[in-house]
Amino acid sequence: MKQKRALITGITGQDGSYLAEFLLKKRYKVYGLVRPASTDPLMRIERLSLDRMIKIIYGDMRDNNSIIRALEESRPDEIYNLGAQSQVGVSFQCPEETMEVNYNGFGRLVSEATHLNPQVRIYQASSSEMFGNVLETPQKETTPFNPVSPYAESKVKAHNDYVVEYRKRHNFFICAGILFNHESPRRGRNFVTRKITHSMVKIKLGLQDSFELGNLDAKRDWGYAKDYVEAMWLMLQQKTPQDFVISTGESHSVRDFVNATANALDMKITWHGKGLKEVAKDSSGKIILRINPKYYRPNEVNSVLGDSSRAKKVLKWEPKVTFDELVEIITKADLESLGGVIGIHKDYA
Ligand code: NAP
Ligand code: G4F
Repeated sequence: MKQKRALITGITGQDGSYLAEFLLKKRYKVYGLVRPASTDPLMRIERLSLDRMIKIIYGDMRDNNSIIRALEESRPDEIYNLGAQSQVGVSFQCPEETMEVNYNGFGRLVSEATHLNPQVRIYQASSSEMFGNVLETPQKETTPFNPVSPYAESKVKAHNDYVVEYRKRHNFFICAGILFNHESPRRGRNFVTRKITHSMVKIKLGLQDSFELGNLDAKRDWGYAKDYVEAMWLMLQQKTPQDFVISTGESHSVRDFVNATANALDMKITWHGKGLKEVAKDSSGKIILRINPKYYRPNEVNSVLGDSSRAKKVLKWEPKVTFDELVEIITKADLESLGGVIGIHKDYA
């Protein structure tokens, strides 16, 4: 059988690196679009020993010529568009950059890719953030979007104009995964989960005194990134292009995530005060966590909860890792990378 070829944008990111590993196991020839100015773009891939197996093509979602070159060189059967300005908080400060990469960048890719090969299959990384100020709970494929951030607006526009409209008008195989938050040891430390695990591991090891967060009450449906990349691939293997919600169906607050991390580290913490004055203390009474309003967003998605029963039925996809297991996986990885040898949860002892 002919070897399949895949082009991944955002291959240096959390999902891109897991997806590359997944596709290599499936014997794909994998190409990755990498920004020339990327901070340390090759390190992760080298660390993963993928450097000789993945073909890197330098380019940027903002640069049409580089996209054309990447497509001509890779001649992909499947394209996974994961490249994005993916930080919701940052999108309030850089709305134009966010729109340029996430919306116009995807538009360039779709237009050039389908021009070159009308049979190409394209996956777009849509987001639960698009549900924004949610209009129904739980959120599923038919739930209307109600974005509240520049990031979400860019993703909604990309979804409507280049997934739904392009598919309807031109009959191309383009589909979107509406993925709820998914995390891993490879998650950037600017996202709340890794910020919590990394900070609390350092506190546990005596390398840091305390850390600061914003909104503790925000609730997210957190899954494991490794589970979620399989769903991306499954979507491109269907007979027809369809969009799917991918989620765990469980929602937890940021405060819950802090508590679960403390549990994984065998730390006893207690909460005191309310609102901006709320703090968490360790068993000796020392404050380890404070609130800093600078981490609050101008507009917040307060709570999301996904219903992925359609993915379960059609794709036969289900999340494998529970919330507590996810927290343990990330915490353990941070503990290992920071050189800790203390006993954490019994499963990892
Ligand atoms: P991530 O770790 O932040 O990775 C983003 C990737 O995009 C990085 O490889 C980054 O390259 C690349 N990138 C940024 N700007 C680019 C540009 N101008 N041109 C080309 N590449 C660019 O994100 P992720 O968590 O893996 O998420 C992957 C995709 O899924 C994103 O589109 C995100 O919006 C979406 N999504 C994520 C989640 C989630 O919970 N993780 C949920 C729903 C949707 P550098 O290494 O150079 O920075
Ligand atoms: O970890 P976060 O920054 O993720 P967020 O905003 O939910 O976005 C992530 O998931 C989306 C899926 O819906 C993706 F589309 C997107 O690309 C990204 O991967 O924040 C989670 C929650 C927010 O409510 C935020 O206000 O945590 C709250 N939070 C509280 N303190 C904080 C902090 N977030 C960050 N990043 N840093 C804090 O100190």
